[in-house]
This record gives sequence, structure tokens and C-alpha cells, in this order.
Amino acid sequence: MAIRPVITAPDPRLKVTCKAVEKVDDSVRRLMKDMLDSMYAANGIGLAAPQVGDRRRVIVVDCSRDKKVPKHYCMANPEIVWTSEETFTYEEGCLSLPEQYADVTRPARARIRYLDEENEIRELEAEGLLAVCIQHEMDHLDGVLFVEHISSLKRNMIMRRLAKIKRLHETPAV
Ligand code: GNR
Ligand code: NI
Repeated sequence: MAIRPVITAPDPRLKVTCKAVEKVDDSVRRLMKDMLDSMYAANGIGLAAPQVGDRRRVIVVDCSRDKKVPKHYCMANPEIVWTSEETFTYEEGCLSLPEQYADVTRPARARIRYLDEENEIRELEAEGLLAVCIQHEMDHLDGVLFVEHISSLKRNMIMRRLAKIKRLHETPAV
């Protein structure tokens, strides 16, 4: 088990377009496992590879926190093959933008095609929080953070607050 630290914005590693995985092999499975461990350790419901400094198109999600049976998904090369016209607005947060939240509107439902842990092609139709989370994670693979879906006024406010928090945590120069 390897818990990797989550990179926080602003950081150029969160802005890259990730590369498709050729095949889900042991190396990709190890990344998926590390990402799940890191996500649970950080109390997140999802995590994308660039948040732990890896440029492969891999995401993990587990939105079953309050449910009895935990259910996680590990996805390589996720693609959206269909989205609903209907939208859903949810107050999003991001481990890469700690303590910052804003309402984001996205398609309410999405059908996702991806490769699972066994390199099998699968499809999943998601709604509610799961749909929000998968779309949020997929954005990360193209260097997009949730603040890019809100007004520049709100985005700048969040980025300024984050810079301030980061400054407070810096060790003062002696
Ligand atoms: O833990 C997370 N919670 C969350 C809440 C609302 C919408 C999206 C998310 S994803 C986030 C973890 C994260 O930053 N994944 O990239
Ligand atoms: Ni995020």
C-alpha cells in the first residue's frame, strides 16, 4: 500500500492532458490501487492520476460512503459516450483545491465507456453524485479543475483564498 500526497493548485502538473493507457497491466493496476488508498486516506470520493503526479488516463471513484456496501470503480481511458440534456447542480469540492467549494452544473446522467482492472471494456450509466464525480475526475485527465466551470469572479476568489492558505502554511524565511 502506498499513499501518495495529493498535489494542490496552482501546479503545472494539474494542467496536463494525460495519455491513454495501452493496456491495463500490473503497472496500471498498481497505480489504481495506490490511488484508491490515497483517495480513502484523504477522505475523497474520487481521484484522478494527475492529482498524484501520474500522467496516465486513470481515475478511481467511490461514492458509497454512507451506504452499507462500498462500491469503487477503477477506470482507465474513460470516455463519455452519452450525456442527458437534463442538468444537475451540485456543490463541488476538490482535493487539489482544499476547503474550496462552488456550485457546478453538469449533465445529470452520463454513460461512460472505460477499461476496468482486468483490461475489459465496460460501460456504466451514472446519475446523481456518481455522475458528478466521474465527470469531475475525467476533467482532471484534461487538466481541467471544477473552477473552470464557474464564473471568473468566483474562480479568482477561490484561487486567491487558496494562495492565502498556502502562504499561511509556508515556513517563514529566517
Ligand atoms: O472528494 C471529492 N468530493 C467531491 C465532492 C463534490 C464533487 C466532486 C468531488 S471529487 C473530490 C475528490 C477530488 O478532488 N477528485 O478529483
Ligand atoms: Ni478533483
